Amino acid sequence: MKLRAVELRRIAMPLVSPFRTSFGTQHQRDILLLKVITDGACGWGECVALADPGYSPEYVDGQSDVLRQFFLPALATGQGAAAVGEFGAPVVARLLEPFKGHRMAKAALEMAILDAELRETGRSFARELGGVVDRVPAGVSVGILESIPALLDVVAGYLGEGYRRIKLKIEPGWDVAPVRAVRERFGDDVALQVDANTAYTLRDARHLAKLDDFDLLLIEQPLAEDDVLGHADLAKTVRTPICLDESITSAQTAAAAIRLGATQVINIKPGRVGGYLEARAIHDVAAAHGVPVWCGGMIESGLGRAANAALASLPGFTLPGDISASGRFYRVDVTAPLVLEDGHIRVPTGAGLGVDPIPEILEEVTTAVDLFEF
Ligand code: OSB
Ligand code: MG
Repeated sequence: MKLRAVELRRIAMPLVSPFRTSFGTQHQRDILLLKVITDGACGWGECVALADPGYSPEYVDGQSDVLRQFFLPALATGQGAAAVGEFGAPVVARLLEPFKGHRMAKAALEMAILDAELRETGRSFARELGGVVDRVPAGVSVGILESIPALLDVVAGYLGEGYRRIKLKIEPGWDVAPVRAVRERFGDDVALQVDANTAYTLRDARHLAKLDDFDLLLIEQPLAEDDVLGHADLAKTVRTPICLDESITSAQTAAAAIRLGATQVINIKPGRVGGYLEARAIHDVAAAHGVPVWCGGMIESGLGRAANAALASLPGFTLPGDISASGRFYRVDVTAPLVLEDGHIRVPTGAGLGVDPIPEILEEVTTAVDLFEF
């Protein structure tokens, strides 16, 4: 395959309601989409960086910049040097390896090239990655709300829609009480977990251990992203399984965290780890150690959501992911909406992502377009 051009397209999509986490509140999603144009096909990539560096150091303007200044020129050079037939998605990570970090930009580019490659040969993401099921259970991430009654209403709505797992965002001052309230109102059968997005320190260990009373599936990233050892220590005080999100940036860091006893479960987000191929490698490492994984979300459009559903169809994804219906965040999605079917999301079977942006909707939400030609 030969790259001809990459279109960098910024879209802005309002959220159906503000999404508050311990690191900030999102009101709309400002997404960078990449459209790779090759000699034989087109492919789509979605960069999951948020507008601000609150979840990770990456932010969408920064990712757009690093792609233009460094990654796209490096691919142009790399493609020129590659033997015929050698260029493709697996080569992308190697060509971009000299550049530190910026995994969300790397992931978006690899996703677009993989999509183009798969569309050209008629293979789906799920088949390529090694998926084994045709639908995945849908979990929903519930933001921090203004009151417990408001939270209970929102959770009741999601359970009514059929969601198979509830994740509550927590922070100091919004943790034990909301968890207790949800358990008391909806009972012990609800699959429930929490996500702190690094809001605590090891000094909170005994406080966090109070969550042990509520039979949670896991507590996600309670401590700072670089405090892997702290999570290992915390795991000695807290009985609830610890699940790392922000701390896991590669298969190598995943293996180290597992060995240290810092993570009993892993949240895999392709954007955070530099792409779907590295995400699969983490799945494999975790499976080899008997560590369950699930697919995280970054408030993706239908494009990223479709790819995540494909990843979540791999056999090691034994817990429901943050793979919700499009309507969880968006009134209008750029693709045909992903919908809940009996609490599940269908894994696309068409070539590549198996979904396409709807041109008129894409135009409506577009705020800027730029073309990089090879
Ligand atoms: O920590 O999992 C997270 C959204 C944005 C940034 C970080 C996180 C999240 C979510 C998942 O909680 C939201 C989703 O369902 O896409
Ligand atoms: Mg998280």
